[in-house]
Amino acid sequence: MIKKIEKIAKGLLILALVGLLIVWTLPPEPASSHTVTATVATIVTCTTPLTETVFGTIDNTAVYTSSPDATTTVNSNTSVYMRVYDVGGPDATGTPSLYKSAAPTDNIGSADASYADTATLVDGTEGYGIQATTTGANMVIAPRFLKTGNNVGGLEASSTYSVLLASSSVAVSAEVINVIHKAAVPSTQTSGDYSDTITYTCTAS
Ligand SMILES: [Ca+2]
Ligand SMILES: [Ca+2]
Repeated sequence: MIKKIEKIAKGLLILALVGLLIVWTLPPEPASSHTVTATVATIVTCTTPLTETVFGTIDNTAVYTSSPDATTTVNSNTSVYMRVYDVGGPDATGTPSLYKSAAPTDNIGSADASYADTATLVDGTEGYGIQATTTGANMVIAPRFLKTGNNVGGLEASSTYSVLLASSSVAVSAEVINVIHKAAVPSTQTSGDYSDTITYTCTAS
């Protein structure tokens, strides 16, 4: 009886081992895989809601500041370079200014009568320019426009000559650039209405 049980047990063991071998040698289920890809778009935006800022009536007795300032909100998921240019006049380039287009024409040069890149505005001396500040953690104001008091950076006319105003080497989220506009005129400045158009651009490089 015991011998018979031993025989059955041996037989079962052999069966189990054979089963194990069969399982071991069965080919694996065929592998199936695929890659997943996505490209995140580059986002660089500047939003300046302001449509007009006004000096009002100015004369040779003071350095004037227009109201309101221009605030630009910058968003990017990469580096960002904010540049500025104006229209000026009378020429398309080379004469950034507040321009009086009605005869007799005249202009208030930026940053001064000879279009220097920076100037300290003085009562009674022709000049027009901007100052920039930011509360953002990443945006850095370019030295030309990092001014206080009556020191201003000059504009350049036409997009070809746009000037760096602020930049960041990393992504920025809703950082605000504030631009203050200042002007002064001599007593000989032709009376009448002057205007300019300032444009900001933001790019990733
Ligand atoms: Ca002038
Ligand atoms: Ca200049």
